[in-house]
Amino acid sequence: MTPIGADDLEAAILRHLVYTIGKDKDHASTHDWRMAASYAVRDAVVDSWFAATRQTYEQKGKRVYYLSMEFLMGRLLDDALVNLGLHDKIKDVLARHGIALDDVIGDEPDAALGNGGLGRLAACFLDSMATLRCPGMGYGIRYEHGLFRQRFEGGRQVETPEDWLTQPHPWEFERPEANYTVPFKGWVETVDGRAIWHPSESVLARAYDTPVVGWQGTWANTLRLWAAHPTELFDLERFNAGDHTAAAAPEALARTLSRVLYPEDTTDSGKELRLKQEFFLTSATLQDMLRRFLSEYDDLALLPEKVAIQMNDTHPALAGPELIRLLVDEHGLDWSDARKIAGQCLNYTNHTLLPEALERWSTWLMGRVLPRHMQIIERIDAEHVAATKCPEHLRIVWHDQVHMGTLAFVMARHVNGVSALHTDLMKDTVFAELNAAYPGRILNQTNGVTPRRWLRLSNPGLSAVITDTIEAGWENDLGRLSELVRHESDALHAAIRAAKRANKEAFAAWVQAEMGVTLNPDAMFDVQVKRIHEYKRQLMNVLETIARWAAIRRDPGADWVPRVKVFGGKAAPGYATAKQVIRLVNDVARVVNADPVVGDRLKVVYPPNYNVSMAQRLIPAADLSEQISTAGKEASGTGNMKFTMNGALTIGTLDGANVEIREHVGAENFFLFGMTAEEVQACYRKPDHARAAILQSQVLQDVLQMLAEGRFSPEEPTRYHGLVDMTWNHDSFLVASDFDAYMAAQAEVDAAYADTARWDAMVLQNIAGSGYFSSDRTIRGYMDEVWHTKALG
Ligand code: 26W
Repeated sequence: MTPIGADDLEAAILRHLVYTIGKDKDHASTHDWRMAASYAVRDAVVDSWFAATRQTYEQKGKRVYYLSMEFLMGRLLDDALVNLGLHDKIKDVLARHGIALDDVIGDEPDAALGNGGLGRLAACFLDSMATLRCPGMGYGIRYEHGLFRQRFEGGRQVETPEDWLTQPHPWEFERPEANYTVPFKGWVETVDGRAIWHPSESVLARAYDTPVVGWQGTWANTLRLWAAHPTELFDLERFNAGDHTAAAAPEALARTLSRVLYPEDTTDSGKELRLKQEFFLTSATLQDMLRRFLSEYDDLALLPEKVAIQMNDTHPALAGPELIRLLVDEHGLDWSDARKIAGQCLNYTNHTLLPEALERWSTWLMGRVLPRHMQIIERIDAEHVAATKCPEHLRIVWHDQVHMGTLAFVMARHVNGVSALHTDLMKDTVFAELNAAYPGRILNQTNGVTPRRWLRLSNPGLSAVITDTIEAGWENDLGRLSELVRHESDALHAAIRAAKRANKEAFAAWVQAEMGVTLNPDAMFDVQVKRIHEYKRQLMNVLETIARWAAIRRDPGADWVPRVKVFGGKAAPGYATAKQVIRLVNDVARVVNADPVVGDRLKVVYPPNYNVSMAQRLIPAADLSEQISTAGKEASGTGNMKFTMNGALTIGTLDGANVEIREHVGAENFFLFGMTAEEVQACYRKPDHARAAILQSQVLQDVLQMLAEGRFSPEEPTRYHGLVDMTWNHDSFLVASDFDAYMAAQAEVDAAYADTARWDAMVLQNIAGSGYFSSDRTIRGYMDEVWHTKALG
């Protein structure tokens, strides 16, 4: 990419301000400047984008199609500025016109087209594929409304629609020429042995492309998002007949398909609209893939050599039956060839073992919405059963349900887990029998995160210290962070500590402005940010917070390490228990923050609407990263990696990627506690494990007693009786059984924090050991072991 000088950049921004936005610079708003700046930076991206597309065609490279119902992209301008090395330049240019870059960047809404881990991982993968010059395209849905906006009323979560598209989106290009009809319902007849589907409904999928530029702008890939449009236009006849709603029905019906993201992230909704959304994405993408392939080649047998398809969890698992349908029904291949080709192109990533998250569609619903695919699924299943002689319960279609995990597994060439522990658990539990039936299909690809957004962009202070110490270039070669160790010195410790301090002061200023709560930057910033879910055990964290509060009140004069407990995260709207936990945290915050006895020794804050942009602001300011899930439940976690990269120490269980983080940073630099995944299974076998554990912990008993008495809800003393009862009698995620170990580990954290030299040394080892957790390392693994593709250019 040709480097852009400040003057050219300024000229480009002013040209767009006048000719694209139509505003005179003396009357332009921050929003106008943001739009003009975005168009100017976008221009710079387009060149490498076109070059990459051209090279991919010329070099006949093997393309990767990454299908995901979610892409949690966050803001795009600041990321492009960092990848193009234009951040400081544009800051000066805008300052010349009295405009603050932070205000311009803050004006952009997050592209919140995802729920959490799975969606953000997809976004990090796009950045790494572009940086590694891997010709990969992301395919998703252009939801009009992303993940809901969260606010608190009386401490309770209230959801309001997210509306990122109510203003023009400068980073997308509408592609009116890329339209595909996606059929639904109807019936199937067989004529001369060939199936002919007569759909009764259809929508048009229209493409919107967003360029994804890699580090230093050397390459750019495409994120293609589909929006639903009606196949038939506005029904004028009906309108003239006065039936206005009916006239608009086709439009409204179509748009529902890409209207909103389902906010569940662990519970299969089973809703028809969700199934239609999954097929909408899958069919439009595969039609587009085949159109592109046949524009270069004419022998479909070549497909597996030129195309690798990744199914991001089971949500696009209809890709198997749909690819076969297109190859057989539309392109005339015979079944066995089509089956073979599909089986060589498709790959499946599993992101969770939670039973309630594994998608199962009723055969009734699948047969009604996708009658042709139900036929194809049954044939795939019959061949699967014949080939493996498997028992009933291993069938794809079983108990009147289509098991999408089994379908994805049977159709895939490679099936991967997202951390070493998770992949082992896949082999030992949920997929044990399929693993035996299809040996060698399961492999591991431990997750990663992009160091461009999560370190270089979010933490310029620490990034400068790193570059000053080991020279530039670590941004796309993160393993080099290990070089920090040989530069270890008091000066380096002091520089890293100063960067952390500045980030904490910046975050404290933001909390002061947004929430009116004063935070002491000397305190330890103890952070748990992620979706609210019982297995992630935010409840255990708030119970420990109450115990700490009570202990401080009992002996305020003691030598307490001041703490700020930061919580962040959304609960799925229908998840009542998670919502109760949110309310409890807010109720506890209200009491603790108003308590003069405790004062600055303990504060609790829960900023509403945790999203990618807030994570970028908060993670660099953290001292302690809470990764406390019940062992065996968190497939990997990716927040844990972001905190480690930014010099926060982890208190955590041996779960997901925590295991590998501890291996890479050194066990002595990780605050481990709690049962292992095996011990968890053993604990579940103990009857009354919760009651037994609570009776052994006076602290926990006292805390639960305070809750039961309404200590944090005097206006409604019985408010938390449900949570208390559940903890005594069910405790499905073993909060009680791990509580004392957690408390003990928190005491170790206090001791370490009080010893700044020791803490600084541990911080350095965490940063130095975090190189492995770059998504560049992850994508190299996928390229070599899953997609069998090479970098181009
Ligand atoms: C059908 C509803 C639904 C929607 C999303 C079920 C399950 C999901 C996702 C798989 C949930 C998810 O985000 N899983 C997270 O994926 C991350 C990326 O691999 C992991 O790091 C997290 O451990 C895992 O919980």
